[in-house]
Amino acid sequence: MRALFFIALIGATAACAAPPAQNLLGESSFEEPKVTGRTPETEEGLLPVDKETTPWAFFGSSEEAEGGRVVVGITDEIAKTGKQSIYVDFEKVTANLRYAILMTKLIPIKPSQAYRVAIWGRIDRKRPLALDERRPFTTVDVDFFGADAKTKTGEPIRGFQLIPGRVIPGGPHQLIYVAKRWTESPSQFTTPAGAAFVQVKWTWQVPADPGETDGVIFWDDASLQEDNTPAAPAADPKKADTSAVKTPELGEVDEKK
Ligand SMILES: [Ca+2]
Repeated sequence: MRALFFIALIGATAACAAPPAQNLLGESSFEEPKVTGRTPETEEGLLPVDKETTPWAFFGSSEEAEGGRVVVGITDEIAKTGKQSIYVDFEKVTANLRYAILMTKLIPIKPSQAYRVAIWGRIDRKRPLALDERRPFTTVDVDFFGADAKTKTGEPIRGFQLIPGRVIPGGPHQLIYVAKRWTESPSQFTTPAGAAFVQVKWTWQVPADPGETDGVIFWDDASLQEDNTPAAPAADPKKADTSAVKTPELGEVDEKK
């Protein structure tokens, strides 16, 4: 599996002269349906996941409640753009393997083309996910499909990031997601030669470590765009700086407190 890196844009301004490429995810700001307050996803489906106009194929979370639930939904209390975002609520989760997933349909792409996939996150000020608790993590998985929209092609890609950030022994700790602003987590990849479609899946999950995970994080403005800018230096694993988190298997964390 090729490693993929999140690049945190904290305190850095990406020089980008080219006009932004079209967002292939289209309606990805979670503005429909209109909700009032935090509105959990339901079995019937709150976020439209089948309409032709939406990019989404699945939005939901693990159903087990013993040991704490993970609840996802749409809210109008905060937004990066528009009036709504989605939220992931870890409700005093002590169990392992609780998760939430947001997955796209198959999105048509060009073969052998660089792309950038991203979503913006922001911690809930009232119930923050903190560095000193059992930190959850988010992954983004990108799968490639051939022209028949069925056959997987090339190697899938996974990016991994701890929420709210990394704990570096001796510090400084690196907060990726905070309550005072939205933070974008973009990832770059190049499609395989035979690829005609990609499917992107964001997962939020608790680790296997003992402890409790409690708090809420909001997400808004998912995007998938052609990336015609030169790859960032951090995309090279040999030259990765500390803002790039390597991609361990699910459940692993990058360092211990
Ligand atoms: Ca929005």
